[in-house]
Amino acid sequence: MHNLQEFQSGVIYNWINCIKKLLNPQDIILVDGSENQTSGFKEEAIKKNILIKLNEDLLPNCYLHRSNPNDVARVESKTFICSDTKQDAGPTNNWWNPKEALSKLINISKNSYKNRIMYIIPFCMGQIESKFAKLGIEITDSLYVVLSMLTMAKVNKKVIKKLKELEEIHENSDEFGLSGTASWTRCIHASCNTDPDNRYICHFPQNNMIFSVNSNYGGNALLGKKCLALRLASVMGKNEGWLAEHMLIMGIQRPGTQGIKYICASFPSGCGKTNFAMMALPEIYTKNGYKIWCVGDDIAWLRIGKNGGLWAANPENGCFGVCADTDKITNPNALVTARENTIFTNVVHDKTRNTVWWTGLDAPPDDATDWQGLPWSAKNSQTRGEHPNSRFTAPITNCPCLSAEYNNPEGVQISAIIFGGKRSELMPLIFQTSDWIHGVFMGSALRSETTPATDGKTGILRNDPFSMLPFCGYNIADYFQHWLDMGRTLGEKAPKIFNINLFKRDKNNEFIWPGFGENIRILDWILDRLESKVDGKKSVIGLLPDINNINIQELNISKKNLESLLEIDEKLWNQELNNIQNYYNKLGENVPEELINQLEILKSKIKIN
Ligand code: OXD
Ligand code: MN
Repeated sequence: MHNLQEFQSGVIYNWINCIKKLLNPQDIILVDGSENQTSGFKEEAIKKNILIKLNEDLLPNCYLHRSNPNDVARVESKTFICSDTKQDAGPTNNWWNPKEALSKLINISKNSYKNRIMYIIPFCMGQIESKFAKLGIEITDSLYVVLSMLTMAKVNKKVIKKLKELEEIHENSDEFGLSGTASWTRCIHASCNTDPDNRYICHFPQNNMIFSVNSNYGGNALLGKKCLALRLASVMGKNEGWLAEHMLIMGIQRPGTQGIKYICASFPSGCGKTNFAMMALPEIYTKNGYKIWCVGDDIAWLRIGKNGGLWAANPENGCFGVCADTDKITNPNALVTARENTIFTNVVHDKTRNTVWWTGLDAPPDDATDWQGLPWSAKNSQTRGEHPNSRFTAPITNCPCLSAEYNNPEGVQISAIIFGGKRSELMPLIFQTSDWIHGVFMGSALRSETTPATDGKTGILRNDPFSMLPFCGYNIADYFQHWLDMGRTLGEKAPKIFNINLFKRDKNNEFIWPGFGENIRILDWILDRLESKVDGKKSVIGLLPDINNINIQELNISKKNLESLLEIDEKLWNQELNNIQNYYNKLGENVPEELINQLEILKSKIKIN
């Protein structure tokens, strides 16, 4: 085996050999994260037309990739939790008997690496020196996956060393292969021929293993991200007493306050976590000394720290952000983040300048190709040139407002948690829940419109509890219980929980709240509440801001519109109660009693008023 001297014997060697026999590659390469090897991979990817090298002066070390047009998003219908029992996976996950799933995956992937290279990627999610870090090894035949993993996870010699240490505790190496379990995650990815009918993303929590076939899309193929850091990690968190969440982490610094306050916010895929996490503030805030610090834009691992508070760490090393509509207004910091060492996927190629373009950017090109490589011109084409789920994969260290704490192995202490979804009506701009249990209830009841991050129709309102519907690796009702248990342990130290909705529309179907950088006005109220600077106004669903406590200075919004953003329509809430009730019924008997009580309390309040 090529450059595999690091793993010459032992469990990892046996495992690699077992997968090698199954996939039958032409050669094997261990990915070590070295600069030399990485540039070699890039050259190889250019030669094979996997990447197009972009203008070095405009976008240093940046590349364009086009996916198979049928492979552009996560496929929830083909994502499986292969736990021992269906009950473990719960009512919201697709469950597949592990033995049957494995035999299908073996059938599909058998010999699929013929004439291809098998890349072995040892990787770490989280800071390697943290006891919280999770290690994995991804086997893939895709150079695009290799290069993306090199950005999104930590891949280096230290990881290899740590894996070798871990391997020593596994004695039973003979049994090891596709069975048994390990203290690192075994990840197998086979591109096959990206056939959507045979596409499966399977998780085996009991084996600490992931097996993904027929997709190269980030969310389906970069197995450290959604598959390990959320689905499997959520199961580990349940067993080990912590939480793996679909949340951004950010710090807010404001004048007259000591230190930076950190918050986590959970919005479903495609609802603006990256924009929120690196929010660029309006001038009236920057000139007064406000600053935003980004710690993470998609995933948070939350644990109870030594001081009894809740601490959050970002397990990722990069951002896998949406390009379409990312611009100077929505997220100027993302544009800077994606200016070097970045892979762009499924955007417009401006052939004259050899650069990339998407809707929202300046200088729309005339001589261009669209995301599929077909001729496209801004002037003459009727449709958008980029795919709505086009992406940039960039190192998080490129982010101009990156927090100095982003790589702190302990993470940052969290003062508030925000839940939010995309709702055109009902949900107010912001409210505070009365306590942890009420906050968990609101998280469990979250509904949001679907977006292009997943296959299927967009704009469909669906239940997406804690924005974890596609990512919770076990029974979601047990997950609610785990949140309640965490709250009990945290006690007085528990962060306060808020809900926001940035997407309410007026009768002309226009968004009412300007959003983006102006969202600091909401954060300001949250911080005021944390510091007891303002009171909240009681309502049936929680504490609302007094209209005078949301700063609308230099903002183009009338008091009347602000009022409409904060109003509680009890008729709509009545319907919402029915939805929550039906949803809980669907989730079955594991829904915790405490949440059912919360629903009853809300029902009684809405009836009384
Ligand atoms: C993502 C997603 O890519 O949630 O982050 O789909
Ligand atoms: Mn996400």
